[in-house]
Amino acid sequence: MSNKSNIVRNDWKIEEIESLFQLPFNDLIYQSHSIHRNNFNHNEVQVSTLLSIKTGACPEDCSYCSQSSRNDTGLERERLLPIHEVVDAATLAKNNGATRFCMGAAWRNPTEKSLDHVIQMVEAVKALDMETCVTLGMLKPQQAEKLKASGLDYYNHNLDTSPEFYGSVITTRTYQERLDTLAHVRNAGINVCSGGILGMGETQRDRARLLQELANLPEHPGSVPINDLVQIKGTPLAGIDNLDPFEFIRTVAVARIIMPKAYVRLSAGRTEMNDEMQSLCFFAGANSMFYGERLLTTDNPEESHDKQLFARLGIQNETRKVSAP
Ligand code: SAM
Ligand code: DTB
Ligand code: SF4
Repeated sequence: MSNKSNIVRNDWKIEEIESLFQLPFNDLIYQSHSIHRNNFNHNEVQVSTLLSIKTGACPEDCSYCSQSSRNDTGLERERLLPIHEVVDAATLAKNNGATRFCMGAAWRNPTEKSLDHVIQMVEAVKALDMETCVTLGMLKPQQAEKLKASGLDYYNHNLDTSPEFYGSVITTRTYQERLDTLAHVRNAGINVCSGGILGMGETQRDRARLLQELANLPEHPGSVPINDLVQIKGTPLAGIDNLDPFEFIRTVAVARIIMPKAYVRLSAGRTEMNDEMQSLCFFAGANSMFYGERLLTTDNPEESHDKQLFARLGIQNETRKVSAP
C-alpha cells in the first residue's frame, strides 16, 4: 500500500466514497486492512465502558431511542446519578481493562447546574487515571470550555446519518445544530467523538454521505462510533429490516480508509452480531469497542464472552491512553 493511503484528507468527494462502497468485498477489505496496519497496532483494540448517568424522559424525538419521552418504551426514568455510584462503576470498568469511561445523559442540552455536577463526575473519574468521555446533547461554546477546563478528554456527539435522511429520524434538533456543537467541542480543544447509526432504513448513499460529513470536518474526529441500530420496542424504528452484515462491514472499512488515523468504534448492536462478523469488523479496521454488559439502556455482550473472543483472535486491549501525548 502506498504512502498515499496515510494521507489525512478533508476533501472527500461523494463519488470517491461511493466507489469504495462498490468495490468487490475482498478488494475493499484488503485496502482498509492495509491502511489499518499502516496506522495502528492491528492486534490491539481500545476498550471503553459506558454508563447512563441520567436515564429517560428526554424531550428530543430521535426515532431510534429508548429514552425519548415521545416513545412508549416502558423505560423507567432516573435522576442524575450521585458521584459515588459513578466512581464505583468506573472503578469496576478500570479493573476489567477499560481505559476510557463514557458517561451519557438523556438531555437535549445540559443546564449550568447539571453541567457542574457532570464536571465533578469527570474530575472523579480522571482521578482514577482513566480517560473520560461524556455525551450530554448540545453544548454552548462556554460549556465546552468549562468541560475542557475540568480535564475532559472526549465529547461524543453523533451526526447519526446523512443530512438528507436526518429529517426522517429526528425533527427536534437540526443537523446544523449538531455540526455547531462539534465545532464548539473542537474549538475548546476537546477530542471529538462522532459517528452514526446504520440500519435505520437509509440508503448506501446516505451511509456514504454520513462518512463524507465526518471526514470533511475541519479535523477528523479522534473517535468514530459506528452503531448498528438496536431495535427497541415502542420506537418508530422497531421492526425495520436489518442491514446486511456485509454492508455494515463495508461501512467500517470505508470509514477506516477515509479517516485513516481515527479510532473506528464497533459500537451498539454487537449482541446481534456473531463472533465472525465482529472479527471481520476488526480486520476491516475497527479498533475500539464498548466493553461491559450494558450500553446505556440496552444489553452489550457479556464481558466473559468478549474476553474469550479477544483471546481466540489474539487481540489485546490497548493499554496506552489514546489522549496521552
Ligand atoms: N442525549 C444525547 C444526544 O443524543 O446527543 C446523548 C446520548 S445519545 C443516547 C448518544 C447516541 O447513542 C445517539 O446519538 C445515537 O447515535 C446512539 N443511540 C441511541 N440509541 C440507539 C439505538 N437504539 N441504537 C443504536 N444507537 C443508538
Ligand atoms: C455511541 O455512538 N453509542 C453509544 C454512545 N455513543 C453513547 C450509545 C449506544 C446506545 C445504544 C442504545 C442504548 O443502550 O440505549
Ligand atoms: Fe434524547 Fe439522546 Fe435519545 Fe435523542 S438520542 S432521544 S437526544 S437521549
